Amino acid sequence: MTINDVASASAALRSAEDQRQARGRITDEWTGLDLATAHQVQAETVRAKVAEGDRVVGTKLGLTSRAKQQRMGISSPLTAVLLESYVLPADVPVPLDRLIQPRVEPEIVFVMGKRLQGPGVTAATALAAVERVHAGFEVIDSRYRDYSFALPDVVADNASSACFVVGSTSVAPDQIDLLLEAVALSVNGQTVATATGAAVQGHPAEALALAANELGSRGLAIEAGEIVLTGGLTDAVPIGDGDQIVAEFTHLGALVLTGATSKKTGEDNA
Ligand code: 0L1
Ligand code: MG
Repeated sequence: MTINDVASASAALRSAEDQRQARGRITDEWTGLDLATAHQVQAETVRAKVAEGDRVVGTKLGLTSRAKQQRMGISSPLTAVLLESYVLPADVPVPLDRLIQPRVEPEIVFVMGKRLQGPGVTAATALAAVERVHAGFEVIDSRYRDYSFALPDVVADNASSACFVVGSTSVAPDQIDLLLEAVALSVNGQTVATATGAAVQGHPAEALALAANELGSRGLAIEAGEIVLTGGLTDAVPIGDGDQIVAEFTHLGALVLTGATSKKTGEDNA
């Protein structure tokens, strides 16, 4: 398939996802893919999924921490769309059979009480629009081989979105110091990373403001009731069959995620 426009780029990425077959960078084939056009590819994928019955439930930020930016070699945060099909209930294992190369990252999650749209949104106005703060896990799954991409590639790929979990503990935004809220991430009992909310753009509310302003520049908004994932606090860690990943937050509770194949999740493999 020749990739030289929005429709063909979106189709190629959806095919990689459906076939569980990682692919090369879109920008290697379509060298003219710029950031604005990559957002159109992302929107086309969302449009196609919604046409098949999915639903937009929020916004995510990616690459908001130095840990993630350094790992991916990209210093620009980005936004993407959260779909209902990405929601993973807290007690359900990560469905490894449906994913290509999943990685897990702990995040601070906002549930919005008010609509937010840039330009001019500050961290203070952003936080005032938040109803509840939760801990969360995001499971990312790049459709690019070995997570190798340039910024337009990953924007087109809806920022590697695959699944996310929102923890059941929640607090009002004025009842928690998100700058100092800490997380310890462990894999199979070994602590592999720690971070505080300051790792996310200096403060998770700064990330939220950034998203509102970026969406506003494209005529979009974060709606009341929507979920916002503010970006991985730490680098993401791979998850395999039988792995248990725990994120222990100081005030937002502890989340546990396990990886399982369909045999273990009880899904029909036929
Ligand atoms: O949620 C994220 O930070 C993902 C952003 C895209 C880069 C990646 O795949 O890690
Ligand atoms: Mg993330």
